[in-house]
Amino acid sequence: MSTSKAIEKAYELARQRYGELGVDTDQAMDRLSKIAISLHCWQGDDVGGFENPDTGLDGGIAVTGSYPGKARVPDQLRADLDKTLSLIPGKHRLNLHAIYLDTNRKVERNALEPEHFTSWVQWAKANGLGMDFNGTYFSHPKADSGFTLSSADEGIRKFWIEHGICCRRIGAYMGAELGTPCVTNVWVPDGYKDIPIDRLGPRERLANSLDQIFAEKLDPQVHLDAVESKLFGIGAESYTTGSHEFYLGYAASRQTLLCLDAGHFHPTEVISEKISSVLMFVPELLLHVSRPVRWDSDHVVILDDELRAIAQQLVRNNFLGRTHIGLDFFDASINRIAAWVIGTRCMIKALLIALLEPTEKLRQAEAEGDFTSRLALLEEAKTLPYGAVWDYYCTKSDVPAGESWLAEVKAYEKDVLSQRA
Ligand code: RNT
Ligand code: ZN
Repeated sequence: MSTSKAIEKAYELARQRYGELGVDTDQAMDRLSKIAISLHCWQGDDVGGFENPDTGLDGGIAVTGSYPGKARVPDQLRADLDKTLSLIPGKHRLNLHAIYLDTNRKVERNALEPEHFTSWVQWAKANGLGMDFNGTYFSHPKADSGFTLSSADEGIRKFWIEHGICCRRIGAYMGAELGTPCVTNVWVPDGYKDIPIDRLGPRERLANSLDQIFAEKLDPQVHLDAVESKLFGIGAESYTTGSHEFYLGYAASRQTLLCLDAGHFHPTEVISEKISSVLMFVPELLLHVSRPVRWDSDHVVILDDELRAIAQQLVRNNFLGRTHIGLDFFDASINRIAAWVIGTRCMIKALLIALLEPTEKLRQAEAEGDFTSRLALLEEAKTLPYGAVWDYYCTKSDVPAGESWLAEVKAYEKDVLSQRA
């Protein structure tokens, strides 16, 4: 039997099995095909960007590894993304950072304009992708003090406020050009290595700076604002201005999106448990799906329990329409394209598994107080044949099923990546 015949046959059996539980696999695939994942450009070059090839990464985040072949210019990064997207089922989005501008002259961060991103927008248009955007408040001399929007220095604050304002206009331009709202995310690394006396002042300044950045009204059809909290960074272990409580309060009071990054909480805290609470009080969510290993290490996302739990929350509560799913990991110790493909495919797989859950049966057991059945059904559901549906979905979407994508990445490594200086 040919592989494609076997995939079809396995799918038919899976369809029947799910049907017995009241789950429609065709409908699940149809819903899945409408969910866009925002691919973070920064996995492709270790959060380097194209502003200045000599600037090192700072801001309390770190990439380890020196796998050869990273993208050094926009065209290389786009080629790598083309390859990546050809191995992932569905239509997705690109999440760009401000340091990925495409221009041959030096532009200060507080003077960025839409024109510095036109090549990205043209590329996104040609590929039918939406775009999201991020200010880059790190890897810059004006962030060397460890403080940006919450700095006590008015000049530093002003510079970064101007950067924030530029970035929103760029985001709005992307949204208008591509016909889908661009989420522009704000994450600042501000914090202290050691115990501060004043924990309040920086937070008051951060709120004030954000209010100035967001002062200009932008059409939500083209642009949305998100703010991202954090627990600690390298070199900022004792205090982070933009903590979870800070941003939860900020987003709820200003009705911006809240960004939950899976790596930005205490080690036993999980964002899957926060989603249903925060969506009661903020209009929409941005997720930075990541995988912290012992710290905010940004390992490649895998199909682990937390990823599945995140997807379950979005599907069970019907939150997909209010959640923007972005990825945030960076691993330079393995092929960077493979890292993107593995992480994104896992995110989509987790969503598929959640869409295939016999949720109605589970809800009913719970409503009847039959917790025995709830646990039994949940555990049995873990071995339902979702793999067969996944393979079929990939084939139907004209992308490789199973591990067959890996050979394409290896060939690309040989033909393209290994030729790069
Ligand atoms: C840092 C935040 C932030 C960055 C990107 C590069 O801890 O997670 O989202 O990873 O902006
Ligand atoms: Zn993040």
